[in-house]
Amino acid sequence: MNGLHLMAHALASTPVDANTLGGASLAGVPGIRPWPEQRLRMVGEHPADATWCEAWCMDGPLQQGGDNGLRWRGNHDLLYGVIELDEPAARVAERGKHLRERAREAYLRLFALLRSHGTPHLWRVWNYMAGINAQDQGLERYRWFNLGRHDAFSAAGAPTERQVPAASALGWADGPLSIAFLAGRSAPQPLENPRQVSAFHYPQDYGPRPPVFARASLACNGAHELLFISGTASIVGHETVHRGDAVAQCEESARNVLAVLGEANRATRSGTGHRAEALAHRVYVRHVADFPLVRHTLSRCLGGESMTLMQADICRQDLLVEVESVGMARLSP
Ligand code: 3EB
Repeated sequence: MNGLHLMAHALASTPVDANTLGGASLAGVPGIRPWPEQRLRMVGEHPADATWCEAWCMDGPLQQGGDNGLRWRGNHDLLYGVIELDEPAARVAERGKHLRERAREAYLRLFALLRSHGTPHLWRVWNYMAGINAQDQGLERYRWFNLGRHDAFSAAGAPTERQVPAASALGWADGPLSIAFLAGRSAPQPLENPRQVSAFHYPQDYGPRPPVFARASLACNGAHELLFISGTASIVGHETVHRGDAVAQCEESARNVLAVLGEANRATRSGTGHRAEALAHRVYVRHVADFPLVRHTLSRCLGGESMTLMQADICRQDLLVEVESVGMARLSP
């Protein structure tokens, strides 16, 4: 395979460093990878998950660079980067404002890099931050983050609705604001979910600025089409459903993933389309005790080629689980 492809569960097959654009790992050792690595400061389902990594691999020469918390690798068509910014120690009364500023700064640096590299189109973004559900000055930190992200998209002249990237936003107990991104020379096709209000049109009850993401994106690379399904939870319309019921939230999340998959298959340029069985899933679970039941329910409702579970805080207090997925299909000749 020479186009961009994902190697999940690198346990069995270690990615070749020279061919790796970048990727994510669970509890990796800091600083040993030659490629940009987003370390997920989270607990996995099994002890062996400490060696799990997800790597985006490519044949051919790659350029790389970075400074001040930013690292990237790319070629003529693609770029993967990770930016990690510590939040400054601040008085409680200033913390929310600082998170907003950090998010704005991170995205402005990201957009400047994409422009100078010639890969201006964001395909997929993974956002992680400390204490996502905590309140700062009466506003949930996720909402402060949304303010800063929206500020930066606006300031950079990037659309804040419709033509927006697929994304996830999760919380960890402790760590920097960490943003990984995959971008391309070509624009992806964003997709929405007919069962849900588009996130960029959420009402103000969810914060003064809406989140900037699409429910999925389709992007072409070489002979393949990539499908990135955003973090998907138990939301219908714009409301959380099945409060307190992890099994029902898994079932609803799976219905949402399958609805987005259906949209992808109406828009796809591949001959075969994207199959549920071929998707690789990352699953975020609020309570470690729910791991077995979440795996069981999602395997039943969704199946898939691989499924990795990890503990994370979901960006609404009443959400217990969130699923994100990647698929790849061969383009029609
Ligand atoms: C939701 O559907 C759940 O802020 O980037 C999912 C995917 C969610 C991405 C983001 C948030 C984000 O609203 C939360």
